[in-house]
Amino acid sequence: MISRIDLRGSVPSGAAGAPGDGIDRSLLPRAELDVEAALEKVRPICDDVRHRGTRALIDYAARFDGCTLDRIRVPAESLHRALDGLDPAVRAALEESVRRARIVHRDQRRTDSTVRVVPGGTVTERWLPVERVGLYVPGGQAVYPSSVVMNVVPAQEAGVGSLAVSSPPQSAPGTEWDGLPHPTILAACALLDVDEVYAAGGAQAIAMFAYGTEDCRPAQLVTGPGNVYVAAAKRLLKGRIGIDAEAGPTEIAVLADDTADAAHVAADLISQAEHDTLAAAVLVTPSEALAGAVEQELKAQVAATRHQERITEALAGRQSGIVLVDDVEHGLAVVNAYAAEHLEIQTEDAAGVAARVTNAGAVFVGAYAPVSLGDYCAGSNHVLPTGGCACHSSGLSVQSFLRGVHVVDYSRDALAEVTHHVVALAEAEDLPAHGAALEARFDWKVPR
Ligand code: HSO
Ligand code: ZN
Repeated sequence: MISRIDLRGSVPSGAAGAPGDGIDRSLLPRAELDVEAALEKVRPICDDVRHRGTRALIDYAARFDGCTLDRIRVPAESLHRALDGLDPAVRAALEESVRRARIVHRDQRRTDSTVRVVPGGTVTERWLPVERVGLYVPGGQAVYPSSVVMNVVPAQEAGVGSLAVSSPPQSAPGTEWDGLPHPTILAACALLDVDEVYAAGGAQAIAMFAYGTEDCRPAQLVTGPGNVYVAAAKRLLKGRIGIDAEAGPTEIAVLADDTADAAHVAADLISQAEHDTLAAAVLVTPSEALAGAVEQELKAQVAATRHQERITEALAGRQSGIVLVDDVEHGLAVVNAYAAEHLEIQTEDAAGVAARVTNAGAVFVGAYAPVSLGDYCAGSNHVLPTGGCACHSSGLSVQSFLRGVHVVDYSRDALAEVTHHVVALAEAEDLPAHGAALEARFDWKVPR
């Protein structure tokens, strides 16, 4: 099932100091997500939503979700009824997830700061929340109320004034939920006091937030995971609307040595493979013994799990594998080159090794910090960069919903003192009017 990739002897050890040094990334297991191909499919859909608004969304709900809708906006009563009907254990768990996420995200808030550059000259950095945000929550195979928490909490803690959620309508004939997003999604929205929810999925939901419709005011930013069509719509509409990231299938990498428990490593790999046949589960280890034991554990545990077909396909895919390395040092170079969405460190001195990770969406340290904890209840965010994007991007946070604005305040004397430098640079760039704008304020000119 899961393949082995032997990188032993391929890199001088000690290369981990520079992220990914000496590692041939093409040897690492990773799926290709063809967002470009999906672009051509989503372009006409986005154009249609732009021109026909709600009518187009209703048509796509029929075509893609098999739902006959007479409106897109979810009525307030449905939100309340979903929360009332929520299993009490699930409600308590969501409340705890929200409580922990709030602790972490509240701490990420930024305060304005003013720096005195020169006497009479200051630059203040003001942090302004995005005014209106659209949060996309996937549906279908993936009904994740936890993703509602992970999107809404940082937005609320950032001070975003207007929040709307969209999630695909579900076909549930004969029930009160027919044509609505999944009731646990609605319940999570109600729990978080989000009252603006739409039954729209895929690219059309992203277009709804970007262009606005009769029912839904346009948003300035859209966040949240989704399938390849959602990613393509984000790429297409980026610029008109801000985006967080083009989320791809979930990934877990585990860097482990002989001190790791093979059963736990296997369980963690399986936990993320459970998401999707395209999910990636990668073990990086210098230990042949651990590799063999994890293979045995995978066999036994997958056979006993509910979604074994999906998991088997994910583990057998070219995006998954067991990578054998010379030592932990070499393993660090490999995981830094790979830049996993989630990286577990299950080695001796896990904290010391984790401190040397330079590329990962989130790092899980030691035996008692499995990725599933982070998915729900660590307090950390689970919307994280995939596909190697962790080398340049972060997961969702309060910062994702803020803009930093420089406020420049100079006195007459402070301006006078620097004018000759501005004039010199403006002349060097052949932009004399730039210098003249400063000189216009004084009764002297900089000698040329
Ligand atoms: N592991 C997923 C998030 C998730 N897991 C939601 C369970 N529910 C991507 O980080
Ligand atoms: Zn997960």
